Amino acid sequence: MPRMTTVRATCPFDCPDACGLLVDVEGDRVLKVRGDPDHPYSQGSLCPKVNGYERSVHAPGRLLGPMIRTGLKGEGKFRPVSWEEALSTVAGRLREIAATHGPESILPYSYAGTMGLVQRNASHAFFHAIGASRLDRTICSPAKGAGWKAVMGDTLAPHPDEVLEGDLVLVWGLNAVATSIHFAQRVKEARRRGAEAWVIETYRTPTADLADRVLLTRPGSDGALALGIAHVLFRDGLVELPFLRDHVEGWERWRDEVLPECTPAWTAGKTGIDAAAVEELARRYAAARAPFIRLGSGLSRYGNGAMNVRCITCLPALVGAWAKPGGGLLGSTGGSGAFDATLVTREDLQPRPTRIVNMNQLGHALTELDAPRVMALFVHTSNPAAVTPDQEKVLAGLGREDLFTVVHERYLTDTARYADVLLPATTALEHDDLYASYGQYVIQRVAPAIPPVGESRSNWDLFRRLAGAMGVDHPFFRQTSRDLVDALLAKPSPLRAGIDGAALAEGRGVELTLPPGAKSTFRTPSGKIEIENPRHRHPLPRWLPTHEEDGELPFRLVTGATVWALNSSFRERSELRDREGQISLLVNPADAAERGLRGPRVVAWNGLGQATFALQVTDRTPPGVVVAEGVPWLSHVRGGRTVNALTSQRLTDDAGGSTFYDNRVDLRPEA
Ligand SMILES: Nc1nc2c(c(=O)[nH]1)N[C@H]1C(S)=C(S)[C@@H](COP(=O)(O)OP(=O)(O)OC[C@H]3O[C@@H](n4cnc5c(=O)[nH]c(N)nc54)[C@H](O)[C@@H]3O)O[C@H]1N2
Ligand SMILES: Nc1nc2c(c(=O)[nH]1)N[C@H]1C(S)=C(S)[C@@H](COP(=O)(O)OP(=O)(O)OC[C@H]3O[C@@H](n4cnc5c(=O)[nH]c(N)nc54)[C@H](O)[C@@H]3O)O[C@H]1N2
Ligand code: SF4
Ligand SMILES: [Mo]
Repeated sequence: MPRMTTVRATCPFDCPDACGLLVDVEGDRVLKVRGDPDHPYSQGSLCPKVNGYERSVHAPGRLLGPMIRTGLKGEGKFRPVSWEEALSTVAGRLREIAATHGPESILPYSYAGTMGLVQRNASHAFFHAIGASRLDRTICSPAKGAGWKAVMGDTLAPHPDEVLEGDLVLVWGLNAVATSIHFAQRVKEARRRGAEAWVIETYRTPTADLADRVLLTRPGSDGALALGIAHVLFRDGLVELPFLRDHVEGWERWRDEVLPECTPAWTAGKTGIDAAAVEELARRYAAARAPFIRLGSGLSRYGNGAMNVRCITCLPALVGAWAKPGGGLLGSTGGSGAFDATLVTREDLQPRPTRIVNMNQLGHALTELDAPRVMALFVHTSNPAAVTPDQEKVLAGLGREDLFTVVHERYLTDTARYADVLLPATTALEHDDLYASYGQYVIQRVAPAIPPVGESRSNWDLFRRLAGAMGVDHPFFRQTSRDLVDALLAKPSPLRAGIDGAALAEGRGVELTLPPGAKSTFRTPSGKIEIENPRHRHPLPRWLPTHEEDGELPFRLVTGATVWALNSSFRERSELRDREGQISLLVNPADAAERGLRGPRVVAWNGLGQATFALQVTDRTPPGVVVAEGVPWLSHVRGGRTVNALTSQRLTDDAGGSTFYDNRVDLRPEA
C-alpha cells in the first residue's frame, strides 16, 4: 500500500490570489487539495472551486489519451490513437499546410488556463520557430495596463496588505467576493479596524454587500466619475499642492483645460450618479488619511477602457496618497518584472517577423482574414468557443471543413469538440512550473505532485516533441520544463534579491522584496507622475465615450464573473454546476415588466446573436442594465449559445483589449 504524503503547490488558475495549496497524495492519486496555512498571502483558505480540486484532476470526463475526429466538427466523436500517430498526423498536416499556404496560415491560440510561466508560454518558441502567425494575447485587460502605464509608467503597485492601513477603501469595478477572495477578506479586516469601504459598480454584486456605500455607475462611465471627483478636489482646494508641485507633471493644464467642464452635474449626466454623491465621495477621498483604491478590470473592457483607467489613476496623485502608508492604487502586481518570460517565449527564434492576429478577433481571423487564410488552428490552455467574443463567428470558423484544428485539453470542452486531433493535457499537479501573481507578491516553484494522469502530457512536453517531429532542431527544445524553471530563476531581478532561496527550493510560497518606497518611486520617463503624457495621442486625460454610448438597443449588457467557475474552467464539475444553478440574466423589475417578462426564461439578442437565460428579476441591477454572470460551456445551456454570442470583436481605445462589457441587447420571453 502506498503511503499518503503531502506536497506543496500553487493554484495555477488565472486568479490574482495565486493561493498556496497542500496536496495529499497516495501513489498516483490526489486524495485532497487544501489550503497551505504557511502561504504568505492566502494563509490556508481557498475558494470553493479549488478546495476539492482533486475532483477536477480525477474528473470522470478527463481526457486520458490522444484522439482523432470521426464525427462532424463540433459533434465530439473521436477514436483513440497512439501519441506516435497523433504527433505524426499533426506534424505532417502542419508541414503540408505551411508548404501550400505559407507558415503564417498556422495560428496558435492560447491564454491563461494555467498561469505557470513555463507551461502557459510553452508553445510560443515552437510557433515562432516555424514562422506561424503570432497571437496578440489581449483577451483579459491590457487596456487596464495601458491606462495605468500612461500615468505611472513602470511604477511598482502597492502591496495588497497596505489596504489594512487604509482608512478609506474604494473597490472599483472588482467583484472581489468572486474573483479575489483574499482581498475581500482584507477589506473586511480593514473595516474591522475602522476603515470605510465604497464599492463602485454597475450592479449590486455580492461584493457590494461588504461595503458601507455603493455607487452604481452607468457601464463604461467611470472616467467621467474620476474627472468629476478631480473637478471637486481642485474647485474646493482639497488637493495636496506640495505633492503636486514636487511629483506630478501636467496637473495645472489638466485643471485649466479639461476639468472645468467636468462639474458634478456633468458627471451625473454621464454616470447616472447624483451630483451630491460625487461631491461627497470627493470630500471623503480628500479627507482620508490613507485612501486605497483597488481597481478591477471591469471598467477597462470598453471602447474607452484605457482612458477610464487613466482618469482614475490620476486621483491618488491629487491627494498625495502615494506618500501615505496605506494609500495609493492597486490595479495589478503583474508588471513587477520578477521574472523575464522572454526566456521562454523566444520571439527571437522567428525566421522573420510574422503577422499578428488579435485574439479577440478570432471569429474574423477564421472566417474573413486573408493573405494567407488561416488553415490550421492550434488551441491550448484556452477555450475560445466559450470565452471569445462574437461566438457565432468563432463557431462558424471552427466549423470550417478545410480548417485543421488541434486542441490540447484536459476535458471535452466546446472547443475540443471541434478538434481534428485532440491531445490530453496535464493539470498543474502533474507538471513542473514557476508562479508569480498579478494580485500580490508571492512566488513559488512547483514540482509535480503525481505523474501525468493517463497518457496526458504537459504543454512543454508536447511542444518540444512536436518540434522534434517537425524537424525544428534548436538546443532550446532539448531542455526539460525543470530546466526552464531553473533558467527563469537564474536570471537575477532586484525583487528577488535577498529572498529565502531555501524555502523557494523547497516549494514554499516566498514573498518578493519590495524596495522601501517602491510605490512612490515613479518609474516614468520624467520620473514624475504623468497626468500630462506628451507621448499619448490624448496628452491629457479626458472623457471618451464607450462603443455603445448611443447604441439603439435598450439595455446595456454586463457580463461579470461567477463564484462557481473561473471563466469557462471548472465546468467539468457537476457539483459546482449544481450549486451555481441555472445561468441567469439579472433584470430590473421595471425592465422585466416593460418587456412582459415573466420567466422562467428570457432570450437576450442583438445584431450578433442571441442566448437564452433563466430570468432573475431583481433590483440588484438598475433599470437599463442587465447582467449575465459566468461563462458556461455551450454544451451545458439551452440553445447551445452563451453570453459571448452577444459580445463583439470591437477593441479598447488602447492596447487592443476585449470589450466584454460594452454591449447592448434587447429582451424577449422565450417562445
Ligand atoms: N470566481 C472567479 N474568479 C475569477 C474569474 C472568474 O471568472 N470567476 N476570472 C479571473 C480572471 S480571468 C480575471 S481577469 C480576474 C479579475 O477580473 P476583474 O475583471 O478585475 O474583476 P471582476 O471581479 O471580474 O469584476 C469586474 C467587475 O466590473 C464590473 N463592471 C463592469 N463594467 C463596469 C463599469 O463600467 N464600471 C464599474 N465600476 N464596474 C464595472 C462588473 O460588474 C464586475 O463586477 O478574476 C479572476 N478570478
Ligand atoms: N462574456 C465574458 N467572456 C469572458 C470574460 C468575461 O468577463 N465575460 N472574461 C474574459 C477573461 S478576463 C479571460 S482572461 C478569458 C479567459 O479565457 P481562457 O484563458 O480560455 O480561460 P478558461 O475559460 O479558464 O479556459 C482555459 C482552458 O485551458 C485548459 N487548461 C488549463 N491548464 C492547461 C494546461 O496546462 N494545458 C492545456 N493544454 N490546457 C490547459 C482548461 O482545461 C480550460 O478548458 O475569458 C474571457 N471571457
Ligand atoms: S482560484 Fe483563486 S481563490 Fe481559488 S484557490 Fe485559486 S488562486 Fe485561490
Ligand atoms: Mo482575465
